[in-house]
Amino acid sequence: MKKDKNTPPNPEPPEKLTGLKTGSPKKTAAGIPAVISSAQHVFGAMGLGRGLKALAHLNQKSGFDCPGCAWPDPDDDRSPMAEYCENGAKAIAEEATTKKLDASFFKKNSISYLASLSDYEIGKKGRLAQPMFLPQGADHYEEISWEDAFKKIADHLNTLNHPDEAIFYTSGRTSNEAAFLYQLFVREYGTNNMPDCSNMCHESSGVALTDTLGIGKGSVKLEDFYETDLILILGQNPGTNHPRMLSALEKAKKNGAYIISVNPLLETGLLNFNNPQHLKGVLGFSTSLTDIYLQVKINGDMALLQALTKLLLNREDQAPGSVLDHDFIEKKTEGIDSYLAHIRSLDISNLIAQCGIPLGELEKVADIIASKPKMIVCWAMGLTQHKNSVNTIKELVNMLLLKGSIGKPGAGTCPVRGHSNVQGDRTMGIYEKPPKSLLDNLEKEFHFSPPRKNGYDTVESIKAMHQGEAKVFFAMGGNFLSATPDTLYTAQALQNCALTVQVSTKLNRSHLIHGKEALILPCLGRTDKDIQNGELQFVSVENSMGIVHSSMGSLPPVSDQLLSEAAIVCGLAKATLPNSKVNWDRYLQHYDHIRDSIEACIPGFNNYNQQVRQPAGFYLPNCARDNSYDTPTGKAKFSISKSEYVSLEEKELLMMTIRSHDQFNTTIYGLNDRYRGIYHERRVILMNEKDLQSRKLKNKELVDLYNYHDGKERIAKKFIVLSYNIPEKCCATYFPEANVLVPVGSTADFSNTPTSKSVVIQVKKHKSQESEIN
Ligand SMILES: Nc1nc2c(c(=O)[nH]1)N[C@H]1C(S)=C(S)[C@@H](COP(=O)(O)OP(=O)(O)OC[C@H]3O[C@@H](n4cnc5c(=O)[nH]c(N)nc54)[C@H](O)[C@@H]3O)O[C@H]1N2
Ligand SMILES: Nc1nc2c(c(=O)[nH]1)N[C@H]1C(S)=C(S)[C@@H](COP(=O)(O)OP(=O)(O)OC[C@H]3O[C@@H](n4cnc5c(=O)[nH]c(N)nc54)[C@H](O)[C@@H]3O)O[C@H]1N2
Ligand SMILES: [Mo]
Repeated sequence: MKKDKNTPPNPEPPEKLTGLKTGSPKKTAAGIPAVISSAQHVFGAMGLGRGLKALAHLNQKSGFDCPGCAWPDPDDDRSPMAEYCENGAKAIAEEATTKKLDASFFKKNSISYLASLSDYEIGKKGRLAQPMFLPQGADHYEEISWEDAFKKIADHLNTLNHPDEAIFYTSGRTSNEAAFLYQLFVREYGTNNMPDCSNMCHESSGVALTDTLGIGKGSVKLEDFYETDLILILGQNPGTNHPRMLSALEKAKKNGAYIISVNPLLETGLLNFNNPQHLKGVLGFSTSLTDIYLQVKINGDMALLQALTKLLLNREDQAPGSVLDHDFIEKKTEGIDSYLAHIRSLDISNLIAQCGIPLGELEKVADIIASKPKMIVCWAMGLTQHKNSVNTIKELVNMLLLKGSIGKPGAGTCPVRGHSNVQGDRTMGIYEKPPKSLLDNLEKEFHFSPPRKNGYDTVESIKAMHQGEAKVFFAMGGNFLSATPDTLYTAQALQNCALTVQVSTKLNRSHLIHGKEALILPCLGRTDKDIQNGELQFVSVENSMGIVHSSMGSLPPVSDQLLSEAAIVCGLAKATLPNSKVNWDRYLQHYDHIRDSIEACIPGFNNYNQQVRQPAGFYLPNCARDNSYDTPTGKAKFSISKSEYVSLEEKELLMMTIRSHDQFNTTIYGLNDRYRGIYHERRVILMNEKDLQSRKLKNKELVDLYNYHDGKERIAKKFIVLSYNIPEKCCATYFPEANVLVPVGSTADFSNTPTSKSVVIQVKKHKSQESEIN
């Protein structure tokens, strides 16, 4: 069936309201409601037997790694039933559903129809069950064999003018084994165009930490939480996005740690925690987590940190040696004098205005920081997705260095990573700016010349496709259309391509907004049994704290037509590179062979096959953890940053796009955001009551949102205003509904991460006759 040329599918989630209900925000996270919620998801999607089996293997030493977040598993006391959390259970239910989408589904359902559904409805359709091909101009995917699918991609790749006209994206669930093979194939094919989700996520952390400490990863281990004096948590919502972190915070608290949270919203998970895995938690006894909560303005963190440092210096001046670790500073760092001079030159009243925290509060916090020798700083997207993110993270490092609070037990950096193997993918070489050493090693091991020029990152890829400079887009997982900024611009970019290919577990909008031709390649997920050559295989992943461990699926796959990601790369490589220097068949005989090649090319993987078989895995080397800094001078670096704040006009607000409690990135599990008291609706905008009044808006009134970056108008229609406890001039919407407003041209300095937490918008009453809420 041909497409109706007049109504092409809309790349945005539909502007349909679903029936908002509100309650008061919760004071305590987890507890019995969390257990009930996870049970509903797991057993609803999978049935009792499959559900119980999945939960019993989740995050156990011989089981599979949770496909949710990258928080590490405890080395010792894992809960015998399941080391799980509510949102881990939802991630599994989503992946291990028994509903499947085969050729008959796509015959029945046109692309135009599927694109008219919400992301929630699309996700609930089921698991992709066989390879599908979309011919040019068609509105229905058709079945295709794996062999023909590989041939089709190979034909496209081999007729490009240059390999740099192809783009190979990666989302962060891909195992180490598949990621290594993928980058190997892409580099033998001839390009470094390997953007990944990290470009939109913790790239700012990687850049800031590499520059200052010589390693782009965090330095702490889980045990450090149990012996620290102070934990600072900025721009992170662990109750929703890393629920198992709450158990670590609970234990830290019991051992006497102090917790300071910095966030424009009072996130429930940072307030109180009912541990559902302990009897006390089940009975309703909760642990209060945060001691001081700083309700900072959006993007006010750099000013906050600089103000605190000024106050710390006052204390040091009064009692020299009481705050700064002079010995550490002298032996291990560089740049202290100019840094201190810079901080002293700043005007504290400006800093206070920018962060919005009164001096009295700041003085209290400075007293605490001054008196606690061992400190851990945790952060996530609230810090990384702004224009000045890299400098803000460097300011955090400055504070740790002043106190010598790194490279020793109970102290250090903790960027809390997102996708379950996003860190491992980078370690395996999924990076558009590969280090020379990696390319040298590939050349030595495989005897081909890898391309030496840097490739496109995510934003550069979008622009290249938009300008017609890239023509084939291949995605190893993820949902590129919906996760990236400026939805309509990105849609145009993908539609310009000759071919778009998605290796996926679940249907999403990136299958529906596509190139002239398109392919869906269905793959095994974490929970699925992966059998190669008659033998059950395991893969390996690296968590947020640099532990590499194994993960083995335990459920029968929903279809016998699914291939592992590793098998897909091998099939594609063989079809595309007939004279390849790599023995791709051998890798599929046993994944140990892949691990041998990883060991040969990537530092830190000595005796990989033995080490990965240790039940709890093994730690990768980490210079900052060992108090040595792999920078050009061998010293950790103090950095000087001007405090920059987005200046807003009277009618403008600064918007952060955040996750609800019922989603994993673009996968929408449900319509509730239970902890924030928002139910059955995602098209909401949280605003301060004063900002409602100054715009003459009533609570729950319908509005349209506008962004005008670079002189272009971007509109997101039909959002419901909610008067909410959020600082003035700040507002919040959910990702991905609001991505249409995030300008592709607004990115962080040095990391090029889209500024998804600093979107300048205007809010206007909804223009329509039918302004009623359903
Ligand atoms: N269940 C579930 N788990 C997930 C995910 C998921 O979607 N669902 N996503 C995974 C991924 S890929 C990632 S990267 C992580 C994301 O984990 P988070 O970073 O926790 O996710 P966000 O919802 O983006 O939350 C950002 C938090 O930062 C705050 N914030 C926003 N702007 C600012 C600011 O300027 N300053 C400060 N101090 N705070 C700010 C927001 O109020 C919010 O609490 O979670 C991972 N885990
Ligand atoms: N406005 C705004 N935009 C953002 C963010 C934000 O906070 N605000 N956050 C950014 C961040 S932190 C991130 S990490 C990105 C996320 O960007 P992506 O990683 O691209 O997006 P996801 O929604 O995680 O991808 C979900 C899809 O991955 C596929 N999938 C799931 N598991 C597997 C698997 O095991 N293998 C394969 N091959 N496919 C699988 C499924 O088909 C599913 O539909 O989004 C970014 N975009
Ligand atoms: Mo992320």
